[in-house]
Amino acid sequence: MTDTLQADLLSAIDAATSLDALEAVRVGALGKSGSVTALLKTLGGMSPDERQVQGPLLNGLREAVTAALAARKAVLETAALDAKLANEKLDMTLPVADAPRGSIHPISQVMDELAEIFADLGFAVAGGPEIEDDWHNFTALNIPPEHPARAMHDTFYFPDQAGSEKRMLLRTHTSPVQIRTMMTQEPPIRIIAPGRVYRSDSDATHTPMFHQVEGLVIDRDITMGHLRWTLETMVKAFFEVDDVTLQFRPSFFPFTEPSVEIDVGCSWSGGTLSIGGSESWLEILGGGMVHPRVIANCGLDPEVWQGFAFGVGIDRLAMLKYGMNDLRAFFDADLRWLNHYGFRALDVPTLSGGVGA
Ligand code: 2U9
Repeated sequence: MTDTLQADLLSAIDAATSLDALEAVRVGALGKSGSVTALLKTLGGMSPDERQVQGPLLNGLREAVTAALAARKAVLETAALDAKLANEKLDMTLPVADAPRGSIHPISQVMDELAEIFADLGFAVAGGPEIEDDWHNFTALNIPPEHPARAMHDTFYFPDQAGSEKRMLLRTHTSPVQIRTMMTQEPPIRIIAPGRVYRSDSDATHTPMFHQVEGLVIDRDITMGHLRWTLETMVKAFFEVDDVTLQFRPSFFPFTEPSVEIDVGCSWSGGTLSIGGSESWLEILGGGMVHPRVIANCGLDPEVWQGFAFGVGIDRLAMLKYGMNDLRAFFDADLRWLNHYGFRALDVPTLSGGVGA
């Protein structure tokens, strides 16, 4: 009786071709109302002698069925995994099926474009910390404590060490990068310093974090003429127009003397303003000759070394070139905006290929 049942169950287990079918056999044998379970239940009603004979037989049956189920399960699982792996095989030689995802943010794009333009003029890219000390951000730049220019910068200070030159802050401009470069490198120096800067200011045209590129040239016999040519060359390459006029207006910055605010000539066509011509003027840059005191603060002799410096807001340059009108959208991380204004990752700006790609 147990022999026939065992033979039947073992052949049913062998015949199961799926894990579901195997489970049905298990429930039919070992489940609550299974055939083996039912036999095991009869042990309780047997005489001790009978149980002595039937007990080992029925337990042997249960063990044989359990072992066969486990073995068959392992076989079926291996087969299922093999089928899955065969099915999910990827042909790496095929082109990608989906459209490319992700894009280069316009700010990164503009930084890359400017790095490319200035590399062609012999400028290296320099970087430095965004958390700065008071001396590198202000004092070295001829902005001593109590100087009114400090109020204009709306600085985010760290709470400790108030009043000391070691007081830490979020840099309000990238100028400390140029200070650090002058203190560690021998002139001639030709660098641009792109990066994030922070000021406690927020409205439609100001965000508490924004991006600048500043440039610095230190050499012998540098003049404002070099500054004008450099910026004209940069603006022509960046906006991809030849007919560009820059207007230098006298201004004041503590770190440059003389100082200028620089407008680019623009013209109106069909209701939109475009760079080039001289119908109206748009202020985009500031600059000047590096103040001799700044040069001396960095351990260089201002009688030997002169230079020019300039600064420009990247976010504003991006808006002008690519036609966005709300600065705040730059930092919303809205995928629809990024898909519209972003750049393809492989379209790296090159002078030969066009920096406007
Ligand atoms: C050193 C010496 C001089 C950097 C300069 C400007 C003028 C300037 C603004 C442009 C738009 C900031 O982002 S913005 O608001 N910048 O007008 N920046 S001169 O002068 C330096 C820098 C470093 C050692």
